[in-house]
Amino acid sequence: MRVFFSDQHALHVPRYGLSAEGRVSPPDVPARVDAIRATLTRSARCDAVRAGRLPDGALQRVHDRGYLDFLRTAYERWIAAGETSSGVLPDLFAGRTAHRPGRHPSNLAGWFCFDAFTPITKGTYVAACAAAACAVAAAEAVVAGERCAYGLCRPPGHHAGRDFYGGYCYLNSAAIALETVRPRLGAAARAAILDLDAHHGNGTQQIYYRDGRVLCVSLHADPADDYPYYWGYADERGEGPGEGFNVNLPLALSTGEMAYGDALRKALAVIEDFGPDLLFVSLGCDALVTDPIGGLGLEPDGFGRLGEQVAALRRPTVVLQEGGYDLERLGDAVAAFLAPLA
Ligand code: Q9C
Ligand code: ZN
Repeated sequence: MRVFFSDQHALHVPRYGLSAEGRVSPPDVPARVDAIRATLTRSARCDAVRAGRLPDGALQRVHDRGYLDFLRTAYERWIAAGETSSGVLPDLFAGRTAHRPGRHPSNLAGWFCFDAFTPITKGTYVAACAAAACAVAAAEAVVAGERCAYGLCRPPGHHAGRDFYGGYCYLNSAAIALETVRPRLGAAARAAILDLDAHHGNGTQQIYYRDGRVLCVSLHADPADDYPYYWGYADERGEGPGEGFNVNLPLALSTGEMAYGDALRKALAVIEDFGPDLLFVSLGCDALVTDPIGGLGLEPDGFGRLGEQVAALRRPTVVLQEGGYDLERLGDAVAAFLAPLA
């Protein structure tokens, strides 16, 4: 199986994360990609390929222009305004009654961002574009006839919506990849996005909420207990032409492999019914029991059994990396998941 990567992810270096105790070391570090690549290169079934440039217009098919302008220029405007080099972070959030985005990059961040720990650093925009390019390359490979391809995307993407960001995500790589290849799938084609990150994929959900040609199914920790808190409940089912094509399967924090596997069977039955021509898997590995910020009771070899279930669907499959922060076991989880699809 081809594994598409970029070196530019390393340009995105958040300086700190946040916990109730204050600043802590950030979970989304460049070493995540190194860990995954190191494990995958040891596997004979994986063939690492550097992703090419992002095609022109790819971002604009998914994200709003005003948001993209902000994301591209935020860091330089932040520095020009005399702020520190640790990156753009809001200190005030626009909230539901807000009227205008303001002008200072901090206020713009408070308009577009929904959390306090997703900084825009010097290289964030370039890195996020490179992550999207990995996703596009993987989708192109599958549309060209490969049974499965993997995009080693970092930063992740599933929390980024049309005009918002958060959860360490800036650009929705899965949506960008799907929209890039969609013209080649034919007018009646259908795609499904199965999100296995431990956190609800609120960005992906928003992008396709009114779209009946793209089925979004997400397994995640119950948002009543875990990030992103405001989205991911079972009654979010899509709207208008998209009604019934968004499926959320919230799970208890005490979920283990058995219950997770049952939920995945349910998800795959819904996907099978829908009959997608192309399947995307937003593969977060933060459901690992040892993940420092996630944890839904899975062990690395459990990801292998999830991969077997997905492989049994026998659909052209694009697997994209989302979260997963246990550097010790992240690579093993990814390798185990991909093996049955290779
Ligand atoms: N007090 C992804 O896995 N939780 N994003 C941080 C800070 C943030 C995870 C808690 C979880 C975001 C792609
Ligand atoms: Zn996550």
